[in-house]
Amino acid sequence: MKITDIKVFVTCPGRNFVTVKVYTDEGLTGVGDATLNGRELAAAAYLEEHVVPCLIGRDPRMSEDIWHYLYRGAYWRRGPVTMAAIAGIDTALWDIKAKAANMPLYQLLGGASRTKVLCYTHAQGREIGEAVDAVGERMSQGYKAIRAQVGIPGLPDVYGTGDGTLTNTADDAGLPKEEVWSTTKYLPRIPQLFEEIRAAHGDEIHLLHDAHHRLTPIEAARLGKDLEPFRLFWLEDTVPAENQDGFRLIRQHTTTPLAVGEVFNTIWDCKQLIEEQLIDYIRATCVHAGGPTALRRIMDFAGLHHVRTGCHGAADMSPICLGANLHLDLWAPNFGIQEYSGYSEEMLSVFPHAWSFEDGYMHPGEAVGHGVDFDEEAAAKHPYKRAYLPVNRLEDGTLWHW
Ligand code: GCO
Ligand code: MG
Repeated sequence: MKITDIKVFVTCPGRNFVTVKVYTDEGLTGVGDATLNGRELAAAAYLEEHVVPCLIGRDPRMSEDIWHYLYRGAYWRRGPVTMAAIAGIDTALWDIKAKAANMPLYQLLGGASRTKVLCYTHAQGREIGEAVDAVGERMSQGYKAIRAQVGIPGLPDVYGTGDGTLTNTADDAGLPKEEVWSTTKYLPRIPQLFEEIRAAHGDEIHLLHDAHHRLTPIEAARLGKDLEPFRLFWLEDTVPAENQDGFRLIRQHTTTPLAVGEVFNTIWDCKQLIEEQLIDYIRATCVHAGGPTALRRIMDFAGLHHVRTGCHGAADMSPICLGANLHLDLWAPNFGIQEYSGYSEEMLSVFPHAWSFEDGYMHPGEAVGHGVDFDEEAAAKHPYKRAYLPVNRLEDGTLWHW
């Protein structure tokens, strides 16, 4: 079998998605997600200019060799643009491999370790009462695990607490929105939120929270400690994870489970946190961590160290990434949970898919390959629009972590 062509599509059915489609001389095709939110054209150009020309004529079944060719062979290793591009190709090649084997992808990985995949979704409100109601609403939709975020008095726009729309963000001039942050205002608010959620909805529902990298280690330690009575499933991204030593301090002070890694690109980003058992869940995901070839290694490595998986699955990764994740989730012996924040009908119209949601659990489906397709005609109706993630400043103007 030979790769005859590779096309890269950038489409915006509500937000931008980068899709790679690999064509073969035997008529089989595969698709992969290469979306990098706010930097989509960088990944697309990297693919078109530097990756695609090297792959025409190669055997698509040699996905391991192609992965290393693109990783080691570039000399410039790692980084979000490179790894999203590699992920797009790698996911498409696994799709082809599974189609050639006439199997759903999870069977090739080793088969199902469970019958269904626990997922968590988002609930938010500007006021605590609104967030409590939003959790109730999600419970009535069947969710067994819910990430709760709340607005902070005195701060106009806080991560994860807007109206929950899934569209691209930008200010009126089409540039990044600027938000304002105060950890002093945030820290006392979050335990209040979870106290009220537990009082209203009981002990059974799994609750999660995302601090979006805004704290220092000692602030994170205090938050973890203050949240202990509410038994969170996890507290996510407390501090930026470039300096992983910081997690030791957090770990020494709290039994609240910790999750991190949605921005990680390789197993090297995870190494210290996993080896030292400084986290409980690793958030690496197919599109940002180099595709199934690389993600399954991270998952296995985590399993050795009591770390479970919790793949990033916000709506800025395409339904193809979610589909590929779900196959890995169904297989991984140390699976923990899968994020699923949902997609609009418009987004789903571009990505026909075999995965399904029922009563708080997902399943990748039994279609051959990873089970997600790409409708070129539907995509063509939604041209790329420049968009950015917001930036964040402290009240005195200091640029902070968004
Ligand atoms: C999450 C994430 C997202 C990210 C987004 C950035 O936990 O789902 O934090 O909300 O902010 O994916 O592109
Ligand atoms: Mg997050």
